[in-house]
Amino acid sequence: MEQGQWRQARRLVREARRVVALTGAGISAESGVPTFRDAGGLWKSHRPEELATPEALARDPRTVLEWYAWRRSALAGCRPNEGHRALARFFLRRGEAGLVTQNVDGLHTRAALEEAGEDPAEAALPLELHGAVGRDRCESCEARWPAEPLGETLPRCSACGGLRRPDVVLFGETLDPDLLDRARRLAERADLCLVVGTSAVVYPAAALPLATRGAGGHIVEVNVQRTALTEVATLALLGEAGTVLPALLD
Ligand code: BV8
Ligand code: ZN
Repeated sequence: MEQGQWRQARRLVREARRVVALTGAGISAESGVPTFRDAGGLWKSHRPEELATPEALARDPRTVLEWYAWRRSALAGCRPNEGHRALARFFLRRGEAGLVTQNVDGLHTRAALEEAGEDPAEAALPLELHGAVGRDRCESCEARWPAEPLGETLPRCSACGGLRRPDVVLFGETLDPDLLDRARRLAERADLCLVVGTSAVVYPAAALPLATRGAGGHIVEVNVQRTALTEVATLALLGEAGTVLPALLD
């Protein structure tokens, strides 16, 4: 990475009054979590965008629930990597929340709890815009539970008999308005938005860095390749999140 760029990036981080970070599947790639657009992103010949929809859940709930059960089992062996940890340490040091993720793998939350140890972890806990596969919710009454292994019969809500489904936002479903509002306010009030490991094509998440820029703030992107956001970024740091983030933030 070009020295001048690197020095400018470290200065932007050092001088920033308020920082927001938006992460995507790329930050979990080094933990062994497949990204969406990875060549192998298919499951049983289904494209994620096909399975992660309310239409697919209504049409064939077993296949969709089996996909999420498979993703949960694949996650079981994964641990937060140095990228997750560096972000957790960064927000714990600043004592001010600012981490927003599109990931449903729960690795940012684990990194926050592990890095905080006995101390409060709030500042490093992410706003999980698209939910978490580790949680289930009732399709009808919104009751929530820790996710359970999928049995022979479709899981039902003990309160209303509704379908128990993963507590994630499917394509075509709206995000939790309170969470989205908090993320938008963080982005609008930040003078630096760190964008890590996302192709920045899924909305409304992809609009958050533009809100920071629109308010006169800077975008610093960390990715192994160019994305839809690179041309509007102040700086694009090409490299793996697990290597770049500790060097940039610690
Ligand atoms: C909604 C949960 C109201 C489920 C997910 C405006 C314009 C166009 C379309 C729309 C629009 N507004 C709404 C839409 C429709 C849609 C959308 O954005 N479609 C896209 C595909 C065009 N949005 C919605 O449906 C949203 N709902 O808007 O409701 C509405 C409804 C209908 C119509 C209008 C309004 C809901 C979106 C949320 C869907 N749920 N996940 C699940 O996980 O199963 S999205 C899911 O996909 C992820 O959460 C994430 O958001 C996205 C994947 O993107 P990335 O995380 O960026 O991953 P990707 O693989 O693409 O890229 C990885 C990157 O990492 C790459 O750049 C790679 O180079 C990099 N990388 C790899 N390794 C590393 C690395 N970088 C650094 N280090 C490494 N080691
Ligand atoms: Zn219910």
